[in-house]
Amino acid sequence: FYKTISVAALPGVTMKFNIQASMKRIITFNRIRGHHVAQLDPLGIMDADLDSCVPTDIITSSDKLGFYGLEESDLEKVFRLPTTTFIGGSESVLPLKEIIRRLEMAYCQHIGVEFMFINDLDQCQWIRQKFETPGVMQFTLEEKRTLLARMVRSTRFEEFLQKKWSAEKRFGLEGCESLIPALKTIIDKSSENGVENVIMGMPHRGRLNVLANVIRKELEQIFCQFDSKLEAADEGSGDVKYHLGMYHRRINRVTDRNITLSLVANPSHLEAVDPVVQGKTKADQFYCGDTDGKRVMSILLHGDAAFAGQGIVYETFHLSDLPSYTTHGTVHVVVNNQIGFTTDPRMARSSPYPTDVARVVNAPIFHVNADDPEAVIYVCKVAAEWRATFHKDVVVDLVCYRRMGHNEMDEPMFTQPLMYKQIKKQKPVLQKYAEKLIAEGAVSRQEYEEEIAKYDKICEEAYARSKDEKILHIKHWLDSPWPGFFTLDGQPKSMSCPSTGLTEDNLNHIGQAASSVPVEDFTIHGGLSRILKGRAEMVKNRMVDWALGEYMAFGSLLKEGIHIRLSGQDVERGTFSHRHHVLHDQNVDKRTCIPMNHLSPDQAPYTVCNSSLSEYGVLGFELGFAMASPNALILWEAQFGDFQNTAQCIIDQFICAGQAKWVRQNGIVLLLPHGMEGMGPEHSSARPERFLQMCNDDPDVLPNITEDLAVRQLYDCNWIVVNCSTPANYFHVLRRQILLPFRKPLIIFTPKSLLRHPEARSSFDEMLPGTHFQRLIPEVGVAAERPEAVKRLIFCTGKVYYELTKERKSRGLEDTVAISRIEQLSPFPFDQVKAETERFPNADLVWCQEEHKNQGYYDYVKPRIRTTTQKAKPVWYAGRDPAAAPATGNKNTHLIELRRFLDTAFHLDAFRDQQ
Ligand SMILES: Cc1ncc(C[n+]2csc(CCOP(=O)(O)OP(=O)(O)O)c2C)c(N)n1
Ligand SMILES: *[C@@H]1O[C@H](CO)[C@@H](O)[C@H](O)[C@H]1NC(C)=O
Ligand SMILES: *[C@@H]1O[C@H](CO)[C@@H](O)[C@H](O)[C@H]1NC(C)=O
Ligand SMILES: *[C@@H]1O[C@H](CO)[C@@H](O)[C@H](O)[C@H]1NC(C)=O
Ligand SMILES: [Mg+2]
Repeated sequence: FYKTISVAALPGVTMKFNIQASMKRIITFNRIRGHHVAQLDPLGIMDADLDSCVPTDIITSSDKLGFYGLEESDLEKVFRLPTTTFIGGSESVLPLKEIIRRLEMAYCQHIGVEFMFINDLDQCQWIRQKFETPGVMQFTLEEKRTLLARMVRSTRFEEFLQKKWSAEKRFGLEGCESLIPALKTIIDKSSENGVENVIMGMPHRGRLNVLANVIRKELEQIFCQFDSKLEAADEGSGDVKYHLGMYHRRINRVTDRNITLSLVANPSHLEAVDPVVQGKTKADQFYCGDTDGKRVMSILLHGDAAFAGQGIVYETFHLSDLPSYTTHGTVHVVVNNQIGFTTDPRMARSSPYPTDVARVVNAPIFHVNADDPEAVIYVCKVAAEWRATFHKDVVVDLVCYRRMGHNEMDEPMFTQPLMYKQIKKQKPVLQKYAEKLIAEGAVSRQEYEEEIAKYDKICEEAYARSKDEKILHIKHWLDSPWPGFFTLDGQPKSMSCPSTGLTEDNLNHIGQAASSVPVEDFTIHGGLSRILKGRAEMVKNRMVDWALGEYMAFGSLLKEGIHIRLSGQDVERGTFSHRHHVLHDQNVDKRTCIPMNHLSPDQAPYTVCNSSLSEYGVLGFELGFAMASPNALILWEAQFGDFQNTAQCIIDQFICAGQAKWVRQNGIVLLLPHGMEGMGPEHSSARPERFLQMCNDDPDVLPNITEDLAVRQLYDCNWIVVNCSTPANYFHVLRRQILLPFRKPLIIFTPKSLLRHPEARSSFDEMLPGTHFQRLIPEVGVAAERPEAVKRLIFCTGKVYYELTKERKSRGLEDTVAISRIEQLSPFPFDQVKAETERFPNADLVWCQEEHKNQGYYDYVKPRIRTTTQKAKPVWYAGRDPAAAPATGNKNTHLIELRRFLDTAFHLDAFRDQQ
């Protein structure tokens, strides 16, 4: 097998080539780079990898043989095939010509496989077998006919919408109709492999088609969304039709098994739903005991421009293999229409393919020409089997085109004239495939036409039904039903909240768990022993600090059967080293223990997990987790509150407005460490002003003060914003979150220095049966004894209270200045603020905060306090001046500012001139 050849560039020099080795290299290079020459673009004008040169090591014509030291005459030579290739089928020797042809068939036709970067040999071999084995891609007659029927549905659905509502945007699928059979194949195959529940997330493109033909939403429900019979006042009328979610349980016709399909509602913000889908999938797996993802799986769809451009895609991939976040493999499908609105791929990404981001997790990537429906179906089968076999992510890249403009109203010729000239000439894929099958004799023209007529009739009938006003019900558009949680017509079962207190026994029991190690022979760190001893001491004195208050809340809910999941960076220990929910054995590596899981045999499980260093991804994930069930307390903690701004999209689009847009309530809790402690502009502010600005309560309307006001306000609000100043109140607000008969997001500004503040402790007495969360903590000191003598009432919230009381004492003003703490900022406790202002009739009113004037709470509370007093009194401000940054970087300036605003707060004539 050796061969001597002359080297063209160096006259007189000859080289010896091992042509058996050359043959092996040909195989390898086809596997690695075959996708660069595969014919992926149905339009034939662009290279899917944005590069038109053909790699020199891929043999596309005989003049490329020279690269391997081969010549034409070698093509007829017969070679023994290496055992790692499957191209021989049952044969072990083949002529070189045939080897090259078979490699081309496997790697350079309508499918481009990217997998050689995977660093697991078994996985690589598995893929080789799927693509190299001769004849693997053969379809049975039955399969071809099913595929054609699915293509008919996909195509005719868009045509039907176009015919009926030609002036409506629908973000149709024209140019990628094979997406529908693609998804159905993934679902059929997965169902065959035991999957019972599929959770999907997708953008606008083709969404209605997916609802109709994959999820099988009743067509009339989709059609009546176009006629907008929803009244503006109906809940859930708050979003456009191509964003709504949905849930459907039905029999899979191919496998005859039950399957639940849901599509998660999403905002316009592309890819934002990715982590949410993962979280919901994880939750569904968790609640049905599916520890390895065999029964519940997710499918994510992407646009080419968004997949490459949005960082959240990367964050989501990085969750895919973390123990507490993995969903055991997601199938990703990219609708790669080679355009993003008006932007060409060359301007939309720097990587060859839009899918390169998936390489970071070693996911195989199957590029496929979407105008070849059989090739599409084949890769989808392989993708589903891959997921079922290895439980890892996989990507199907449907290289297609977009027949219309970005939406149906948009003119694409302004910006992509050449592409759209070609598109106008392009025969629709259904027509091409039907002609192929008719030519093969797989179906007759008549059968094909009947199939079309049959589906058109289905559409027409549904259209007639959609005219009936009564069919419309918002429950059809819920992506996660909460069976049994509400009454049948969707109302809360009551409108009250029971006491959130606990019995003394219970407090003692949980306190004990918090201060001991529940397993034998477990050595904890000496410092931690001291902390636990401190806790035991507190329990003996019937006291809790912040960490212990949290422990009491978590422990009691767990004992009541409520699952708790706390996630975020370093939450197991706690950023401020106060929590210690996971104990580490100092002598045995990786041996850990979670005392909270040793409370009682029938308790619910406690999940506490350090997350990856992501906010957008992880918060989205936890939000999705919280969607799955109302009977769980899901908390996300930011390392410092200001880091929440990298998750802003989840906060604005989902948490703040989710219920208004998509009906589904969500009880997620955000813990945001906040406070001005001289640590500089970063790490100081969780930006309470932003959360408050997004609250939906009216500053100018004093609500009817009735018995149930507090609960009614909670029911009406879009989220709850609190800043507790005592551990007991923190304990109560966490428990209230679950004891309420409905769910609302809860934003808690949590303390830093207060964690260890000797006064920030609460007695068991404040946590016993009958006690509850205090929306406002009134003045109970000396000032309360002779309220008429009080000259000033200071309202504040959070930690600054402790600075104010200290200052008041040192100035001897305890009988003339009252201080009230507003603990629940929103919904605003109008009733209690009113009572407080009436109690001190001769006092002027001051709002004191440590934040700068344009930040913090001032803009939110001022008009509301004014409303409670019918604007009878001004509300004066004591706090830092307006500023661009949340805090100064200079410790000294910080202290000077503090001194200055405390002076203002207690200078009783300070505002007289302004009055
Ligand atoms: C985060 C975000 N930024 C911008 C937009 C505006 N936008 C809507 S569709 C679109 C183009 C999307 O292109 P692609 O992902 O390729 O999907 P296609 O429409 O081609 O199916 C853009 C920029 C958006 N929806 N979300
Ligand atoms: C599907 O579920 C329904 C009720 O949920 C049940 O009655 C039926 O037997 C199930 N069918 C199969 C094939 O499992
Ligand atoms: C989580 O982070 C803590 C530090 O806060 C560390 O001690 C612990 O080992 C981490 N746990 C896991 C499971 O990574
Ligand atoms: C509440 O807000 C204040 C700032 O006004 C902050 O210092 C404090 O840490 C926050 N939380 C608590 C629990 O006090
Ligand atoms: Mg696109």
